[in-house]
Amino acid sequence: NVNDLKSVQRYLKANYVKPNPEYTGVAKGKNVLVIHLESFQQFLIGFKWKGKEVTPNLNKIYHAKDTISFDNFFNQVGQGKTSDAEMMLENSLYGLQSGSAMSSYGTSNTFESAPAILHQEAGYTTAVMHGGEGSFWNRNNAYKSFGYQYFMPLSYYNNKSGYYLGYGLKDKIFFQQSIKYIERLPQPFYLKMITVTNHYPYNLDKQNQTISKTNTGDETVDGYIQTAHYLDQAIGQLMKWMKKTGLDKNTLIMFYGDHYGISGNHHKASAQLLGKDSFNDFDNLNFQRVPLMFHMKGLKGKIDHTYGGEIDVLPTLLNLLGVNDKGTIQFGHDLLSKDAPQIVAQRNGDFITPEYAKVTGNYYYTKTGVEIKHPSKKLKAKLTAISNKVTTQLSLSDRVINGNLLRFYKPSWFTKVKTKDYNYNKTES
Ligand code: GP9
Ligand code: MN
Repeated sequence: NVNDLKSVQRYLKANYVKPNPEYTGVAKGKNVLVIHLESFQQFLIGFKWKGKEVTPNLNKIYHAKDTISFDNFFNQVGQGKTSDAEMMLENSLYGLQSGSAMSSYGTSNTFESAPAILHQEAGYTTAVMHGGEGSFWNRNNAYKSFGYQYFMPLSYYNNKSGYYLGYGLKDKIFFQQSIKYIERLPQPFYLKMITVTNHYPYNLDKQNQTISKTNTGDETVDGYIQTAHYLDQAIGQLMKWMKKTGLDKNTLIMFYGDHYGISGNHHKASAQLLGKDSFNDFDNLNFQRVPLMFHMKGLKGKIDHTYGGEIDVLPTLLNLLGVNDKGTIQFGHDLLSKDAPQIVAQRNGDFITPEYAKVTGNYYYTKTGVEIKHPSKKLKAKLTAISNKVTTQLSLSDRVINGNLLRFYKPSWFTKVKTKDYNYNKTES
């Protein structure tokens, strides 16, 4: 009820983190292109196999002088995987403890999401392109609740034999065919493009295999760099096109990895890939790092070591765009803020900070990976306090979604999204 919303608001007010004013509006009015890098882990950046870079294009972007890249950015998804990542990025609300929030609540709940905010506050045209089925993760309904004006799923694409692999069109084909739609989007646009080829089980057709598989002997792992390499090439082609058209001059491109590609069931192969002797649960938490990069002509870039996660992307982005979200119910904060608390929750209540980590109930020193077996009273109190903060935040976010609390939240600047305003069926053109 309304009182639940009030306690959430009280919590958020008490824990408010002021965005970094140095970055406010540096990308004002720019197009925003969000590139979803499927199952893409941070360790791939700079990773070489047999002397060959696996992701040369992304590596270049990562190190470019006009890219803000994060190297301690974590995925925070639960069972909802991709959809949890999307939920966090569009709303700064966590996915749920079980299932997918987008599937369970995406149709009926009220949201104040990125596309609606950007459209209403800054006149953005909003769209998602995805070479997979529109109903997957309930996207065709959830995107309406988020206020997306356009959604181009598989039905918008030519799906010739050989084009489709796993969950959708192969990334290169997807990008190529998306061009005609991108060209028609009124600017400024907020566009999300969801890739799929780098998805388990990492199979790729012969003709696209241009790097050899790794040799851990773990079949579900060894194809991973091959599909990641393909995804990277697809990104390279898209970047080239952006440059050719000049779109790169007025577009902020944001890259993010949604979640791990190699699950916690492959410790031995993971150790081998990383050149380590062993791989434990703490290593696996570290393995949850994924890319987050903001790339734009003229942006003052850096590799930022702040610890953060997917929940923090929306406040970071809105600050870069100089779009005021005036007290929206968001659980994340600007990652570029000097006051970033650097406590990164995992959906199961685990966490990592620059100093400490909690993994499946055990505590570790983040820097050394040494388990904290007998903490002093003082340290114990500190760890418990962080842990409580994490669980409080997760449960308050759950309350917002489970209780559909945003229906009670009516900021003067925001007009409630009406799902019937949107129709994603393809009409002939
Ligand atoms: C399918 C894709 C995959 O459309 O987004 O979702 P995932 O299995 O990664 O959650
Ligand atoms: Mn995914």
